[in-house]
Amino acid sequence: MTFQPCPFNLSTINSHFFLTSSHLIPQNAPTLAGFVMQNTKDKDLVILMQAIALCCKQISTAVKRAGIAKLYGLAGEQNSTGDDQKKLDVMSNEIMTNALRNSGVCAVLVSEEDEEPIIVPEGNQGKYCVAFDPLDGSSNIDCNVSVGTIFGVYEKKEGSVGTTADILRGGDDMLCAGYCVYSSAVELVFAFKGGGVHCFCLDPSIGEFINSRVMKFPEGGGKKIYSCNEGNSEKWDQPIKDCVEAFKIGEKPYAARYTGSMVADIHRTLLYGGIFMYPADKKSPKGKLRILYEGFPMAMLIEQCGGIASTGLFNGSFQRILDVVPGHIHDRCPIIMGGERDVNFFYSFYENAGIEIPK
Ligand code: AHM
Ligand code: MG
Repeated sequence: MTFQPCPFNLSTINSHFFLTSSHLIPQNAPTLAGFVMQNTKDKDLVILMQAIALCCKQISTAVKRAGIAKLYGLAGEQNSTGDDQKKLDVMSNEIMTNALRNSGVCAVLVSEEDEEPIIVPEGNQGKYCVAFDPLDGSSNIDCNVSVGTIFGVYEKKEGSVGTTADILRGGDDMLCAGYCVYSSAVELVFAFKGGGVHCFCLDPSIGEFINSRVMKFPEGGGKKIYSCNEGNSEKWDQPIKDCVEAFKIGEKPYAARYTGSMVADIHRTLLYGGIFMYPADKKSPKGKLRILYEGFPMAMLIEQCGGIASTGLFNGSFQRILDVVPGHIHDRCPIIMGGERDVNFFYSFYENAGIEIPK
């Protein structure tokens, strides 16, 4: 075997990176823990984010070893919304609920996998309420397509013992939100309310999430991509049908990309541009996706990256997703989210049909 010369000038690279045996770690790139500590004076929030990050590392390991550890397949139960639970769904849920319940900083936990909210016993309660989907994209688990964890964090109302009411609130009450995508790389995307959206890549050589990039919709809207389950199109209303048909015509038609994992589809939408849709349809007038642990966290990230997150036509009107107030922890709402260019294009089909869109 002959050795090829290194394609990089190592002396230049060394001034920007630490060189370990097999990995390059950017200098000055903060870890997730460092970033959280720089951005909040609240040590309980630091503890909470450390617990969530640790869960994501554990889930990532479980996902990677699923084939070897015989974790593919059904667990034999159904979850809160009647979906069959996979073994990895159950395991990820246990990882999240155990870690957050024992963190000492949580009061109320809502998981997609648990019918009822978990109220942490009074003596052990902290102030945070967390809604999460431990492993989103269940249909992709067994075929090794990207899946993810989604979370949104609230603070319970002052002085009160945490109850379900503390989490049945509008999305603007969230303090921070994020998701972790388990894919060729593990990336955790996180934002404090009103702050920028940051991406942290798990460096497997040191087991740390390292700040890798700032997330922002590409200038001008980026790639023209539409992402939806077009198999449902027969049940959509006419403006959505017209819009999706219009995506496909013209000199530069949109590309269709849909993994069936919201985390992967939103991650791509934030990085490349485009629009993601899970609209209401005749069979499911509320859509499929859940407000608290799918809609709200993603809507906060999309808006903070400069995009629009709308319900589309829902109960007779168009609503900003973050303005919806869920009546039940597992309530659903339709989801239309993406860059301004593409969501405004979607709106234009309703405007042409004489339906007013509040902006
Ligand atoms: P899940 O939480 O049971 O995995 O369902 C949510 C997922 C999303 O990740 C994805 O966008 C959507 O369901 C896909 O649904 P469909 O298979 O109907 O296209
Ligand atoms: Mg889900």
